Amino acid sequence: MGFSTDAIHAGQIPDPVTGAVITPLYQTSTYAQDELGKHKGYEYGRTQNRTREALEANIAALEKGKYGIAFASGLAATHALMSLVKAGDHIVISNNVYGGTYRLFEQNMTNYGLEFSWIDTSDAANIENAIKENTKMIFVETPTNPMLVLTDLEKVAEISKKHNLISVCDNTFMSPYFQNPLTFGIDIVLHSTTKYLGGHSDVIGGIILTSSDEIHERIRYIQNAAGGIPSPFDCWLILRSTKTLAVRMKQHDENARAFADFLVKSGLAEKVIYPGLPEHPQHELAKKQMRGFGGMVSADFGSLERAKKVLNNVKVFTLAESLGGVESLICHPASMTHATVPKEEREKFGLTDSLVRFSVGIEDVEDLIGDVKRALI
Ligand code: P1T
Repeated sequence: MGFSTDAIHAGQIPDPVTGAVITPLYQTSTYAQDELGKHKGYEYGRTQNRTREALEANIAALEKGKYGIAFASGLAATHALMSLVKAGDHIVISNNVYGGTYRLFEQNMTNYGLEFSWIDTSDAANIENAIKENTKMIFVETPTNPMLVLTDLEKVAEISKKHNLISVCDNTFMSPYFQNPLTFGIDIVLHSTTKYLGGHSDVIGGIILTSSDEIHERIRYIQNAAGGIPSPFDCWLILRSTKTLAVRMKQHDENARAFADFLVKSGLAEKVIYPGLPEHPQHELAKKQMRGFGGMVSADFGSLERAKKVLNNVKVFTLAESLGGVESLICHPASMTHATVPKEEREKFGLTDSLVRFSVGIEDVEDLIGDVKRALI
């Protein structure tokens, strides 16, 4: 089936009682059992929920995976991944990932005997060189938040298989509409469903996708054992949103291309970063492993004063954390999403105080362009 057909139908079974076309909201914490030791496959809401199962099957289909395991947030999903490693293990990870991922791993997981090597994964040789005796996992975000640096997924899968490691890709920025890491041989895909999958800035969620029976079993176990589950209503909202993922992503992509092009041609920014620009250093890789370039654009305005001028004066863009909603958002990564990354670390990969991140929404693009023009006059 095509992407949109799966998005609208996968995991959706009409309600057996009423025939309701839309998966009902099973807002229940527990289930009546027929007699002792005999139930309908549903015992307790943390363990099983029909709305959550529908969401998991739906996104698994979009990511070409066998299994989906949903969580209360992207970070809850990231945290659940740590049940695949143990004290003394080493993880190789992209140096520029979402600041919250950095904070969780570097400031918390290291307390449990885990070791992380933060490297530039855009060069596969760096990954090979970072692997040690105790390495268990390679974790990449591609494109990265907010520098939009790409990592070659085919190469990561190859290196990972050679060294018997678990490979993970945070695919939040591309959404399954533009990139399917499992098809390149990556073991696990992670999403903050708060972003494009949710799409309307009204829900927090996360999900892990895999085709490995063993990984599924371990993550499913921790979903129940630690209990970081999403509410049935949040699952229902995300399910409603995935139905329109394709049309939204097409518009995000079209708008972001035009917006990045305007920033380059106007000369308003010193540097414009967007994988769809031919001058992006990995434009060719972007064309190879992605089916579009997405809705995220970053730009360096040369000074904090100039960055502030854009951030404070826009009216159509909203100054806020997060991304991937239908409405355009603007953010200052250095003081907002990546504030926990030490200045000297973030500046090594270009995350300066003058960098501004745009989550280009699906409004009329002329209004977005006009907004930034006005802000800078
Ligand atoms: O916010 P949460 O649903 O817990 O997802 C965390 C997360 C994971 N991975 C990526 C690539 C992300 O961008 C995020 C969250 N990011 C933001 C809130 C942000 O504004 O960048």
